[in-house]
Amino acid sequence: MMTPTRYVFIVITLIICLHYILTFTHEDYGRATSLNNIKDKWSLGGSRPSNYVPPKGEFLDEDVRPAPARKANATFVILARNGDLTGVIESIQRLEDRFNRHFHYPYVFLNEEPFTQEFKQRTRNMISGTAEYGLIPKHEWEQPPTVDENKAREAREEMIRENVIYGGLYRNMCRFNSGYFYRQELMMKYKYYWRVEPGVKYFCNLDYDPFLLMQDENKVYGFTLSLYEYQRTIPTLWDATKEFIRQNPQYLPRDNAMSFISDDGGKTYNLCHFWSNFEIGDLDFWRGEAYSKYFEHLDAQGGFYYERWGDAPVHSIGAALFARKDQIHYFDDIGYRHEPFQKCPQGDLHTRGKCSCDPNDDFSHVPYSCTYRYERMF
Ligand SMILES: Nc1nc2c(ncn2[C@@H]2O[C@H](COP(=O)(O)OP(=O)(O)O)[C@@H](O)[C@H]2O)c(=O)[nH]1
Ligand SMILES: *[C@@H]1O[C@H](CO)[C@@H](O)[C@H](O)[C@H]1NC(C)=O
Ligand SMILES: [Mg+2]
Repeated sequence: MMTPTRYVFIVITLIICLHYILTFTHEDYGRATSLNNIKDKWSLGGSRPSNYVPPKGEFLDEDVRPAPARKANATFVILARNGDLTGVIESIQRLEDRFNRHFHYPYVFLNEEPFTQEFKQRTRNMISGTAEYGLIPKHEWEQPPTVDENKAREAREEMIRENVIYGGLYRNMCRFNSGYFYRQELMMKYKYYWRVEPGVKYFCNLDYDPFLLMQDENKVYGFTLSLYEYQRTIPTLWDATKEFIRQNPQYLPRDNAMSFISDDGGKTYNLCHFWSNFEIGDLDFWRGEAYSKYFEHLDAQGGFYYERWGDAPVHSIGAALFARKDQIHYFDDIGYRHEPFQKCPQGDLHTRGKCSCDPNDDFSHVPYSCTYRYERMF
């Protein structure tokens, strides 16, 4: 039988239970009841209903500015190995944050091996535009059979002995970037490109479209940093170039940028080159007759393998000779770092771009930079 005391006890227990149930199902920011509950309360999503509409004056990312009225026929291009994923992600994050989240340009990734699912998923997830992944044909990557491997190996071994940077590696990549990236299948539908490498930094907001600048001002090549090449990697590049010029003088416009690459009217190369890990350029310029013939001429010498011709001097000489100097653009407002050098915009440009770099750390005007030679041309 139920005694009155026991009856009162049961009723009190029920009341206490009911109180707890009501307390914990009710929205209560002061009390954490479980780990999930804490996570919910801390994340933006958890405290807002899923159909949250920001009130006027408060905006989410995409609302910051309207979609641009005009876009260029352009893409980012990233040559990378699967193992470069971490660095590639870092570069994309900075590029998206500082520029592309407002513009949504696509990306083309290129590799001589198939990209892994992980590489594709993690990069695609970072990107506000579309992404495509291309496999480079073997014959456009590997050392061509016309190159004498014994001679090439001796050259590599000698450079390694002399501690030349990248003495033993690197050659397929340099030849590919010199003569093949702009005619990969995925690149053919574009006119302009922006080259991106793993682990680079973009320090400033870019609130105009540099591709449209290229298009509207008829530019073909854009750079941020320039410096001197190691003579040891290109002993015969200038001789090969002079031979090409002699045979094809018609490809050189009168107001070209020869004075950027030569201090004696073309007799010798002063080793100046635009640092090609950053480039914004016109793909049709590389695809054009002058540069195509120039690349074929260089490739036939075998110097990409018998020496260590880099894509930076090859592109720079090509741009300096076959374009007018006013078609080469100095992006002095793009803050950029690729180890170990950086371009940090100065003065108003630094302020306007909300740049995060130290303006005192700027490679552009140190003695080892070639940028003053560019500025002196105008
Ligand atoms: N797919 C592929 N990409 C490469 C290879 N070697 C270099 N790269 C890429 O080529 C670019 C230049 O290489 P990197 O190691 O950054 O050379 P550095 O900037 O001159 O020191 C980067 O975008 C690399 O990811 C390679 O063997 N395969
Ligand atoms: C983009 O540029 C490429 C190369 O010039 C050209 O073939 C293609 O037709 C262009 N696409 C558009 C939409 O203009
Ligand atoms: Mg690099």
